[in-house]
Formats: sequence, structure tokens, C-alpha cells
Amino acid sequence: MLLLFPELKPYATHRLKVSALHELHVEEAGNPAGIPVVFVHGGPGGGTDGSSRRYFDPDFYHIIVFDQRGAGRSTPHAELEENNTQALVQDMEVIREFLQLDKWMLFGGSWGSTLSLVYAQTHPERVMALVLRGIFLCRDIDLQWFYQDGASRLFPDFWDNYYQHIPEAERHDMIAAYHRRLTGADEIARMGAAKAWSLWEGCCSTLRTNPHVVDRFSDPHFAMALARIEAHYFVNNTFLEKDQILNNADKLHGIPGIIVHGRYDVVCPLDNATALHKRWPDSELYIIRDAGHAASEPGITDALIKATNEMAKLFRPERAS
Ligand code: STX
Repeated sequence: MLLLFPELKPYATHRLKVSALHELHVEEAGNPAGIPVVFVHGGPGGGTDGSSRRYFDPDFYHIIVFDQRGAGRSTPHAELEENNTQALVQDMEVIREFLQLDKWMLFGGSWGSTLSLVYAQTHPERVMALVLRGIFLCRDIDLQWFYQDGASRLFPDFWDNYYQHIPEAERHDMIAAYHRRLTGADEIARMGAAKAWSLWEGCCSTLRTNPHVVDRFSDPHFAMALARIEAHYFVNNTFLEKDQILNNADKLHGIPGIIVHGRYDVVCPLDNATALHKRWPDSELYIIRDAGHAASEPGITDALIKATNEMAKLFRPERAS
């Protein structure tokens, strides 16, 4: 089993102003002459941390990590104005041009897979390869499954806390009910809703409930960005057309991809990955037999690092062994 690469510090960090309102945190690590790879984080609103750069061999990769609008160290924190899928795709173009890169590899899990796929379908000529984990197609059935009726039946104990937070009269549309509280004037109500929303996701992310993951999702700063930004995207159908990603799968033609998905992923069920893989002949699918959703699951981490090592061989056969 492969483990994360050792901790490493960025050799450069940047603040990129991408609109009158939003400023992004961007960092570069590894080998500046290596294969450029961008880490696309989940949520939306999840942000990055020190582990984000550790999926890539720093001798072979030029590692780019950034926090999407309102997430992590980007500012304003948890901001919803001018925050949508198309703006995030555009921001990735701003980052790519700022770093003077012709093409790059995308590495994204969960919402990071969604955004990577939308980016690749918009700018296929800019994408060398995709390494994706915990595919999230953001179809109606995917949102219904996790936030309304589905995952509730596998984790009824954790569901109770998420469900009870909303009065009965509003429970027919849980995403809308949370969105009202997360965007309301009452700060205490916003914080309470953020914690209940985020905890639900944290508790379901791993095969066995992991206290470190639950702690991270309970952190008020983390929970506020994750919950507000997710609910904002989801009430807007993630700013995508119905089944947009599958319907545009032909645009991925010729882009090599590795998909890693846990068989017991309850946040984003495995059929997200099989549906994508069927329509994208250039992809390989690895189903991890004893894993849920999170990148930190041992089998998922192992498969992701194998995937980036394979891609390093593909793009630098003379250097990688
Ligand atoms: N959200 C799925 C997602 O993108 C519904 C996701 N799940 N966990 C994460 O993101 C983080 C660990 C990045 C917060």
C-alpha cells in the first residue's frame, strides 16, 4: 500500500485577484520543471490543506494547489456572490495563464472531479490527463440520494441529527431548508446549520467513522464555507444543465484518465463512476473494494498515488521508473 509522499512546503504562494470581490490562494510545490498538475478540491467549499500536495512525486511533478472562491484561504471566506461553476472554470484558466502553462494534468476528488470534468469539457486542449476520485456527476439523483432520501437509510443514526435540525414542515426539501438558514441574517442559526450539514457529510465519508475526519468537518470555519457554498451550488443545480457531464462525455475523447472510486462510497455512489467510465473509453476505472468516499481511505490513497506514478511514466518515460 502506497502512503502519501512526505510533507513538503510550497516554494511559492500567490494571491490572485480574479474578480472585484474574490481573491484566490494559490501555491506551487515540487519540481518547477516537472509535469504540471493542479489539485482540484471538493465540496464545493472544502478547501485544501497540507496533505493536498502529497499525492504527487515532487521530483516529477510541478504541483499546483489552490482554494476555490470562498473556500480555504481564499477571500472573502464563504462568499456566495459571483460564485458559480463557470466562474471556477474561468479561475482555473486565470491560474494556468498566470503560471504560463500550456497544458496541465487535473487531479480532483468528489466535487473536484465534477469541476475537473466540466473544465476538461470546456477546455479539452488544455488537459494532459485526468486523475479523478469519488466521481460526483451532480445529477438530480445524486443530490436527492445524499441530502433527501437514500443515504439516510444506510446511516439513519447520523441522518437523525441532520434531519432533526429542520422543522417537519420544511423537510420535504432539505437542501432548500438548509440554504435558507445558511444564508439568513441570524448568525447563530447559520453556525448551527453549517455544523449539522457538514457533520452529516463527514460522518458518511469514510467506510468506518473516522474521528479525525469528523473533527475536521466540525471545525466552524471549515463547516461554514463547506455548508454555505455546497447549499448555494445545489439550490442552483450546480449551475449545470441536466446530465451535462455525461451528455458531453465525447469532449473527453483522447484525454487519458484514471478513475478511483470506493465500492462503499455513500456520498457519491459507485454508479457515478461506472456511468462516466462507460462513456469515456480513454479512462481506466479502479474500484476499491474496501473503501468509502474520502481520499484519506488507505485503499483510495494507494490507488491515487499509483495513478499519479503511472501518469508520470506516461509523460516522462525517460525520467520516471
Ligand atoms: N460533496 C462531496 C464533495 O465534494 C457533496 C466532498 N466530500 N468531501 C469533501 O468534498 C471534502 C473532504 C473536500 C470536504
